Amino acid sequence: MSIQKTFSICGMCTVRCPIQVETEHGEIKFIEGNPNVPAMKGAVCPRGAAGKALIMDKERPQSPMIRVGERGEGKWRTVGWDEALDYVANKLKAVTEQHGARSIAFSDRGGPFQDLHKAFVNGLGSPNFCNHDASCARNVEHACLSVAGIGRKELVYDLKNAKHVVLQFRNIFEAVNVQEVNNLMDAMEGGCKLTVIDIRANISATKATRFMMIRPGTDYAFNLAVIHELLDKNLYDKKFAHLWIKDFNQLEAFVKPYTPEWAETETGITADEIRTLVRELAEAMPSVIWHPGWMAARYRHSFYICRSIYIINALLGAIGAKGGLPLASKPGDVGKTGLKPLADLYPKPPEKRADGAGWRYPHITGGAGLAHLMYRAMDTDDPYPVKAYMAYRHDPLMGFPDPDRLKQIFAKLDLLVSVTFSWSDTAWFSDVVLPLSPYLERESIIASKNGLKPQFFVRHRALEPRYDTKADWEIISGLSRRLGVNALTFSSIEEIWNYQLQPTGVSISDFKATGIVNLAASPKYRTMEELKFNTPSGKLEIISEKLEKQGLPSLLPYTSPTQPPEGQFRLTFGRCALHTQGHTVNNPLLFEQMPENVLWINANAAKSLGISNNSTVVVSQNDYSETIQAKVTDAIHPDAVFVIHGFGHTLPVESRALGRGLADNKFMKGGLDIWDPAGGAIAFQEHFVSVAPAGNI
Ligand SMILES: Nc1nc2c(c(=O)[nH]1)N[C@H]1C(S)=C(S)[C@@H](COP(=O)(O)OP(=O)(O)OC[C@H]3O[C@@H](n4cnc5c(=O)[nH]c(N)nc54)[C@H](O)[C@@H]3O)O[C@H]1N2
Ligand SMILES: Nc1nc2c(c(=O)[nH]1)N[C@H]1C(S)=C(S)[C@@H](COP(=O)(O)OP(=O)(O)OC[C@H]3O[C@@H](n4cnc5c(=O)[nH]c(N)nc54)[C@H](O)[C@@H]3O)O[C@H]1N2
Ligand code: SF4
Ligand SMILES: [Mo]
Repeated sequence: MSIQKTFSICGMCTVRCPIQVETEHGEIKFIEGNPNVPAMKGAVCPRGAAGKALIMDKERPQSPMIRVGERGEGKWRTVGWDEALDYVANKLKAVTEQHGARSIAFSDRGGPFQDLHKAFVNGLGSPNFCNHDASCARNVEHACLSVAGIGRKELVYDLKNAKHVVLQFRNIFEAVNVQEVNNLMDAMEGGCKLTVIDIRANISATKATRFMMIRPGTDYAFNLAVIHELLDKNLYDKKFAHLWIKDFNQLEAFVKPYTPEWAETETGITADEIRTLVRELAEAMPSVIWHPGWMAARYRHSFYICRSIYIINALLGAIGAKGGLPLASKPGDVGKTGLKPLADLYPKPPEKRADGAGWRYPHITGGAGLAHLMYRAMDTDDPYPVKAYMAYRHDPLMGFPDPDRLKQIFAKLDLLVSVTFSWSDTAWFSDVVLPLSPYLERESIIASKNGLKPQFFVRHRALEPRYDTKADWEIISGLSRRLGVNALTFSSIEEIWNYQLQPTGVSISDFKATGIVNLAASPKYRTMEELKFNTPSGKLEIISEKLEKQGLPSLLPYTSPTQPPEGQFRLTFGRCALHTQGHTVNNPLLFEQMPENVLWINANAAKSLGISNNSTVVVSQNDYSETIQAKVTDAIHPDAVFVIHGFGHTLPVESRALGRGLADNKFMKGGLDIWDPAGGAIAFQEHFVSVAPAGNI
């Protein structure tokens, strides 16, 4: 048999890069970036390349399982798909009979493939569909909505054409999106400047034109001073401000006290450095991207930091500009018709959401919702009982704070189902594990991506499933058949694809040549006059009526962060290029390259504690502690310690990952209740830990 090439979509992380997979005799030979997508440059990141090891891994769930022991005990009965789906369907029916369909909750990973899941939850008659985003980018999303009336993804980061990029709590070269990395590198080769503002010198900092180490939790002070300086020195884009910024005078009055000198005392970054940055940004405007952030679920006021970033971008005329944050086009903007939504097959249930999004919290949008408040409803039965929960491609016991507390809540459920391709803490605690075929072994529904050139793309199977696993459309169809959700009982993926493509004029065969259907020939930029925002005034709004109505200020006065108590540190975290969240530590290839995380600790702080580089230290919080190796370095702020998230696994089924490194989420006691009331996201970095040499304990 000769080598076969399949266009597909990587699924090792949330970015979902277009790939080409070479297979021979049912084995993966090579995975590369789809050569038809220039910005991929034929590359995938190390995790994308490790997809092969995921397929071969015997330590992933290989067939459906029903729990026989206590929750979390790890005693399972291996069953066939019919039995597993019957079991889940019967439990869902029982919950519906007793509490109503609204008592079923479903969460997934957001992104381009969620339409089918939404359709399923609508079909069940529950309003409780949500995703992981309260633990990730919700604050960015709501900040963008509050300023521009549009979601964050309706603005493109036009890195390729940028002249100055600012990364603040955004580590673009390690928290990877392959096309973004390539575009930024191209721009930098052409002279684009890169400023990194971070609490530690990450890899992005090592490539930056300028790195500023900021005191953790003071980014808002920095940004207010930047706004102050832009206005005070008249360096902003006046034409843009005149056309598009509403409530400009309120902003000017608000930032008066926030001078660069004031910010210096808060942030540790000198007034001179702040002024130089502002001058350089003004020189490069409007082709500037001050990245609004991605994992911005860090502080109780992170929403306001993100808002201040959108305001800075607006003052620089960057919103809507080439080389800045141009508006994404939807199919309709380029004269095409979008996919037919599967979710429309059933009406949206009229019930109120259990997480309060849209009614108890009118400034919080539905859709992604707030998973931690869904969990709160499971705990309190307020506003009503939530008794069944399907976590699809979602591991809240790893991805939300305080897993012990969350387990107590999940223990109250009548049914917890995990649909997953690898073991996870949530799967281990579930009643039923439905093993999803890894992305290389499954098709997905057609996805649509808005952008400078909107496109449709499709994930094909590169291989037949090695174990008794199924694609999500097969799982959803199987459940739908049993639950009378008749519109979703598809018998082939082509049936779904054809349904989605009906109004578009595109056919399945159009994906053959490249795996992608571009809906526009060239990128669409708009002139400053052509921009369009969805706020009540149609402009970028400094004062948001929606927030004010909830008693939340549009312009939050600055308060200094709580200092870590003597001898303690703020626990901070982030990503590395070699792992995705918590689910790749046990991947044989990636494990080999990075088997555990280390604790970054400032050299002076370490010295005063008697901690030397590479020594073992004990990290503790109240009566909980774990050990980890110290990385003693000048490259981190003395107030913080830092780890890569996702380590410290405890499942016996993951022999490699077991016991390696430290789990940051376990040092966040009470963290499910610590969140940003305006942006909705969890405030993960409001926790302190003590560190001591291991020998002293
Ligand atoms: N303490 C702490 N908590 C955090 C973070 C942190 O840094 N520190 N990061 C936060 C962030 S940014 C996020 S986005 C969330 C992430 O939290 P999650 O969304 O829960 O994380 P993932 O590991 O991406 O995916 C969860 C599960 O989906 C399964 N899965 C099934 N199918 C697929 C697939 O096709 N692709 C992939 N990739 N996985 C699949 C994986 O095996 C994994 O078990 O966690 C957040 N929580
Ligand atoms: N390799 C890899 N790539 C990924 C992922 C992955 O798991 N692995 N996950 C994807 C996902 S889901 C997401 S959300 C994105 C996340 O993308 P990012 O948000 O860019 O990633 P992080 O590493 O969480 O955080 C970025 C930086 O914030 C810094 N930081 C922490 N606290 C502060 C602070 O108070 N102030 C400032 N200025 N900086 C601070 C950290 O030191 C870190 O360098 O990455 C995506 N890409
Ligand atoms: S960034 Fe890497 S892991 Fe994520 S989708 Fe792209 S190639 Fe895959
Ligand atoms: Mo994320």
